Amino acid sequence: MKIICSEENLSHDPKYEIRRGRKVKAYERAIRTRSILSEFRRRKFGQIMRPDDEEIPLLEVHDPDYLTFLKEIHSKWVQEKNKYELIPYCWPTPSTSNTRPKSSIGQLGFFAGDSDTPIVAGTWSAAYSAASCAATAARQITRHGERFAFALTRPPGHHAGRKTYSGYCFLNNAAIACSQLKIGGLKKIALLDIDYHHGNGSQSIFETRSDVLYISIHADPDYEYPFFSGRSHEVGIGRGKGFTKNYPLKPGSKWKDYEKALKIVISEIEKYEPDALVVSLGVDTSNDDPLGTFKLFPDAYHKIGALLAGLNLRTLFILEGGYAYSSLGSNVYSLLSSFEAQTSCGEEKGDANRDTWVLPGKTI
Ligand code: SP5
Ligand code: ZN
Repeated sequence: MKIICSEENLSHDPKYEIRRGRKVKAYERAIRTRSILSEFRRRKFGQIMRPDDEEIPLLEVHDPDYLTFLKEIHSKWVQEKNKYELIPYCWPTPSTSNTRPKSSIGQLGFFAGDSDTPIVAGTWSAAYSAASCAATAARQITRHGERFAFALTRPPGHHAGRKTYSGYCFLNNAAIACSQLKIGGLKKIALLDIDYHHGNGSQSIFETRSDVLYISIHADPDYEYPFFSGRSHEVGIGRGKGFTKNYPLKPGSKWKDYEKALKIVISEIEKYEPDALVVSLGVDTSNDDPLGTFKLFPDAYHKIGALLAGLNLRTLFILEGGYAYSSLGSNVYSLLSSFEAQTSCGEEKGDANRDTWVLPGKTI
């Protein structure tokens, strides 16, 4: 399996975040990448490649003013002689105006979805290179005949909206991958989100569209971040109605509950008949995760990989959350290696179409 990863991800390595009023060690740190890569090396798994330097379809997913904000906010903050962390404290609400303020502290509130997503000097270059990893992985499928790939994206992306950073996410890597697959000629994409948290950013980007099915299993937002989306009655808007599906599970859910939801979700994906599957792969569902409460043990990831392999779809895995640094690498490895061993996508009838897959930019 091709693994797309860049060194730039290490330049986003925040030290702290604010948790319920308290300064705590940041969870989403560069050590996550090392945990995964060292496990892959130990297992001799996959071929690691850097992202290419082709254009990324950023504007298909994000607002241009938001991109400028992300690029410039850290240096603006420093120029304004702010000495400490970039943490918003004041947000627009339904009863206020929604005008973008000129000061950086005002802009932080304007573009932030929460107060525990630190921005550091290297955030933009890391986020940009993660998006580039996702787009490169998508091109591996549409142009280079790969049947699956893993984008080791840090910082993660599924909480990032069109103009919102939140939940440790800045650019929505999975949404960018979907856009890149569409540019490569695919018509219908299923975006399956198995991170512990609901992918509110991804949902908001695709909820009015029927060409991307957003489908998620996550902790019930009555109890867990992101609190304001991910309920089962959220099913899409307008033309997108029926193409957003949410399966919230109670905190503390076990494999049996998870498996039940996953089997339903898999049959929904089959019914949709997509041209490819994008998986927002978070392993913060693990029993030892410090942020999650689900009770999935290591063998669950092997089983998830096997169940996803049964779909026999071209599949792009995009890394999202997972904060138990000691098991993170082995859980990601278990899922991907079991998927790779058991998928037969493209091996029989798929190979007959292989030539069309390697033609860049052609409609399939
Ligand atoms: C990509 C991703 O997984 N983002 C997660 C962002 C979660 N931010 C809020 C976390 C609040 C956790 N509260 C539970 C503390 C348990 N000690
Ligand atoms: Zn998560």
